[in-house]
Amino acid sequence: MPRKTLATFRVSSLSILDAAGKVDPNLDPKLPAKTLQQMYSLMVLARVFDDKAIALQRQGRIGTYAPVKGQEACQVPSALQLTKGDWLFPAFREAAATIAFGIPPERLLQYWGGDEQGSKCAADKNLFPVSIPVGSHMLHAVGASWAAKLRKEKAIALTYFGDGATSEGDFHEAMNFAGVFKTPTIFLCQNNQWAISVPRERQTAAASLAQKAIAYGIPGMQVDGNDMLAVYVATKEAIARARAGEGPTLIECFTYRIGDHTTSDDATRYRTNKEVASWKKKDPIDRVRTYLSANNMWDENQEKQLQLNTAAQLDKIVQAYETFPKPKINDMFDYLYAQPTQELVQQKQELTS
Ligand SMILES: Cc1ncc(C[n+]2csc(CCOP(=O)(O)OP(=O)(O)O)c2C)c(N)n1
Ligand SMILES: [Mg+2]
Repeated sequence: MPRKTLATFRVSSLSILDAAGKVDPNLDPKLPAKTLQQMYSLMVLARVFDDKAIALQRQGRIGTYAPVKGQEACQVPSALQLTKGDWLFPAFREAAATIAFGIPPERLLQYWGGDEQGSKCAADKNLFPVSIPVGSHMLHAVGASWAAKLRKEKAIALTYFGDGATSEGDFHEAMNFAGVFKTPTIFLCQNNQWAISVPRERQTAAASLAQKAIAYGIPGMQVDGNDMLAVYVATKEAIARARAGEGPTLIECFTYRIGDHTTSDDATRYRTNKEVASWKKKDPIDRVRTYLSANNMWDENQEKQLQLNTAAQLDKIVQAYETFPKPKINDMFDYLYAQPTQELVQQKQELTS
């Protein structure tokens, strides 16, 4: 039998707003100025929140924190498009997405301050808690969106994870399940080039992470993750497909983690200053400001006002966090299981006697 081609595949990459702040006119989604300004303002808030969280950790006012700096354009335009009833499953670097989803930022500080009550799922927001075990939450996202489908609800699930997470079995199991059952799930991979000190080329020999979708029969595409418009458009298409019953999508956002992996890391030990500097030139926030200013949608006054408002907002966030009642020592024993194990009873006694 002669050899024949069974299938051929293509992997595309989307970029609309370049690092110089220029928009490709053929791809411009022509969003209203108000939407662009809202996304820009949220990215600025996420950036100052991030800097503040690091400062609070250094002062001993919160615990370990995983900075989002550099990845704001992956998160704000995607999370902002979720609507009532939708599900958001973050990993641990999703401050910008969580804020854009409408969660009060002080809740994030409460979580990183060591109080699990910061993860409380608000009645009208289906936000899952931060997932520290890498990749495990993708399966939960598939489960929640499958449940929504079985109940004939319109809700979808959006889950964020990193390049490193694509090496976990959970990623492949979640994608496989989602493909077979056509669940309304959006897999948003933030390929920030590093999984702590392990570079992207040590995760996979594949040319892209987007192409991993092919094996599971679902659409996958790469986008410039520092490009707010490309992420907006790709997510919009994926949401429309999911709501129309056409199933899941994998979006690989090609981006960079500007900061350390967490406040416990020192990235200078494994990456060069040159590499970091080259990515700083592609900053996702600067390019939006340049674009908006050049197109009469933003001026110096608005920028000054935004900076002032954001600083005032941040003060209120920190104040709100620091006035939350502190958790009690016993809570970690009392709320882990419905019935505490013998070990927990013993540990509680040791700590409190
Ligand atoms: C199952 C599991 N293995 C290892 C770790 C330790 N760990 C925490 S973050 C991380 C790297 C994650 O990299 P990536 O998925 O690229 O996300 P990023 O941190 O770059 O956002 C590792 C190995 C963990 N938390 N969970
Ligand atoms: Mg990574």
